[in-house]
Amino acid sequence: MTRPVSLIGAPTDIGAGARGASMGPEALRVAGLQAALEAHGLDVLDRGNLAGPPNPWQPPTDGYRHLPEVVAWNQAVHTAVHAELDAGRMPILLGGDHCLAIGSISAVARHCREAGKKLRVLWLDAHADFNTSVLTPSGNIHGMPVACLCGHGPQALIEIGGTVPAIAPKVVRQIGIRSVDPGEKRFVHQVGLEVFDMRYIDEMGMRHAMELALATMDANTHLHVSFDVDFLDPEIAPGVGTTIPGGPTYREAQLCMEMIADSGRLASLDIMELNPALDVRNKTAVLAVDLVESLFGKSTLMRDPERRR
Ligand code: 6HN
Ligand code: MN
Ligand code: MN
Ligand code: MN
Repeated sequence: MTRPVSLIGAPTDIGAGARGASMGPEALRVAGLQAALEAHGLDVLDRGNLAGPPNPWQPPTDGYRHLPEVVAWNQAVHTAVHAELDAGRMPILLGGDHCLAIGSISAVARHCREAGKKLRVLWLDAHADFNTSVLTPSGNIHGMPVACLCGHGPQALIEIGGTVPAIAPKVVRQIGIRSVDPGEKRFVHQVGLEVFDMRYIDEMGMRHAMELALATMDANTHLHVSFDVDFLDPEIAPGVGTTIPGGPTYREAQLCMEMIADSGRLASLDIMELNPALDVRNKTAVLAVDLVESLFGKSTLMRDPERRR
């Protein structure tokens, strides 16, 4: 019933500010991602790792670090993710840093255009990732993917999916946001991104945030989840390059994933920014696998969502 799944490793930290996200795919494999999904009855193929240029670890040029290398990696990701969607499979991208969501989501958007589907993107992150070369404090392109996908970025990155912009801001819902740079904040407001930040989740609860983020989808909606592991509170998920305190607890994160599962619309996924060099005994990878199981409907004894109300 559920679509077969393909794991795609993208072992690079080319867009990040700290080294080590390049080891993310292997850490997720060691934490048992494939077996965990198979235990839920899913047909899972591990496609292995994509290849791309090494990280030259240079300072930014014109507001971007490693732009040509970031383009090369994103082209590889775009091609691989689009091929899985065309084959009727659900791609799960194992990052790698979050700049690779440009390749992945541009592929999903292209597939939706070709297949006449509506797109919804849930962006689970501590950060809005809406910087540009003039707004960025770091030049790190992992702080820019949402802006690039919305058409604000270097030509080579915004046109990876063929159509510019790849997506409209109105298809995006951001959850868990708690660190946005000053210029980035103004730009997020200007384009009208729908953001459920931690203040919103504190006041209204994860349940209400997710009800709104998942509202107005229908049987023709392709739901893409871009899960930056730094979404989670660093107390439970230390293995990321950019920890920001005050994130979702274990239960809030589980509820978020469970509600996505209940929507029945999940059709593609990124698991990004896991950094084993900063982790403690692979526990962040194990937690990520646990949450992904919930995303595919693990958790609860009460299978009928109506009974919970
Ligand atoms: N992430 N806003 C900061 C920057 O350098 O642009 C941090 C970005 C973090 C990126 O979430 O993948
Ligand atoms: Mn991110
Ligand atoms: Mn297609
Ligand atoms: Mn982040």
